Amino acid sequence: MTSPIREQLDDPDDAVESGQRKMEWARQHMPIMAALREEYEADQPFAGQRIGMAMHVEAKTAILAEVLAAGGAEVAITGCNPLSTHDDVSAALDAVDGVTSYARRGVDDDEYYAAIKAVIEHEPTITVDDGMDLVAAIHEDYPELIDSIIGGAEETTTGVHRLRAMDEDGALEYPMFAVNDTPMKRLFDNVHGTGESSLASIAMTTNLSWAGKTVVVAGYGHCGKGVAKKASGQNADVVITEIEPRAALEAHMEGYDVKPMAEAAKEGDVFITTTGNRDVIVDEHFDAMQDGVLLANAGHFDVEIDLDALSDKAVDTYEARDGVQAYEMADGRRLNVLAEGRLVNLATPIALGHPVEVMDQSFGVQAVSVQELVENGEDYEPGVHDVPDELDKEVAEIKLDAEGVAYDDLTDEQREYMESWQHGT
Ligand code: RBV
Repeated sequence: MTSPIREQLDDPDDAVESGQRKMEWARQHMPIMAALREEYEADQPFAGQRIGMAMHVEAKTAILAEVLAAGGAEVAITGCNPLSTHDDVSAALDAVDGVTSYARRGVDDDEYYAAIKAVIEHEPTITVDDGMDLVAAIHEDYPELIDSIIGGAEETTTGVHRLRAMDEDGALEYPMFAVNDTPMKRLFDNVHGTGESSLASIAMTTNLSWAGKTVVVAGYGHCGKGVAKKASGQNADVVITEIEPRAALEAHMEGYDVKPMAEAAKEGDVFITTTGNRDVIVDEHFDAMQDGVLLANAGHFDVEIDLDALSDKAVDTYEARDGVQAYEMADGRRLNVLAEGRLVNLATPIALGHPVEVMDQSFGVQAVSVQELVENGEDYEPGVHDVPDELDKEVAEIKLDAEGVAYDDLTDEQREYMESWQHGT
């Protein structure tokens, strides 16, 4: 049985202090969380609720957990990726009143799922997931808890995709909000967050420049768009690979080179996968790559780069730097994989995840989704649901207010005009 992180660490007090400093920095830059905390502390909307969470346990996520606890919830949390936890933050979070954290960095598969079980043993009434591992474990191993679960919220594209597949199979037995699909999440976190933090993590991990590099971005969804845009902004030549004709055309019209991976593999200096699918860079591509390439994944799971095939091909493999594993081919070429092919913006040793400001928005949507479940959960059938648009707008309003940005209102005449079909030429 997994014990809370403070019982797992040699020096928990030191860890708590260091984690608290990181949390304080995040807290200072999260105005949406601050506004919600004030409201929740006064109203205690989550009193009596047990919230189970599986997310990247670092400073921003800790602020979300802390805010839910401030609203009266009992929170149990673990990681959603074996490499993205910051142990000090996990410890500081575990020390917060009403929160138990089981997250630890560097866990193996068994330990990862044991920690998820430890969270489920708190018998959550609400679940908050990033990637859907918690929902899956509850449905598979603890179906008896489903009746007492009001619902849940899912953070990421891959998780929503899995949930929809589960829903189509008729297997999803409680309501889930697709937080990822809201404008306040997807247009900021997926685009700017993934773009900025992936490039920052790769640059910091390798100490290499973007300027003059050919950067191959696999997938031109929201994440791919962000990575491509920011790489281009750092003076790299960007090549896009796609499987969807409209997305390929969109990338082409943005001015990027669009090519099949078999062609792109010959030219790239850096490869960043953002597809959410498996086997995007495989055996034949490794054969075509130049010496010294960097291979990084920015999709949720570590399935996009076929590391088994790469291992099989390698005559030698060694740690070239912290967070960089070199695979040497028989002909002497070295292909460098970052963060074991896991989410590069969160899983390298120096990774910090998305910037604080975008996570404030994403987690604002998470918090109001949890509140909606508590207040109106019985209105939602089992299945995947959009977060009510009004709630997403409220989060945007809090942010604009905090930024001091004013904007216009519709006049009554404009509203009438927009709502009528009679006005023509
Ligand atoms: N993400 N979290 C962070 N806490 O630092 N950074 C990124 C963090 C989330 C992001 O919202 C994305 O949808 C998900 O991680 C992918 O697992």
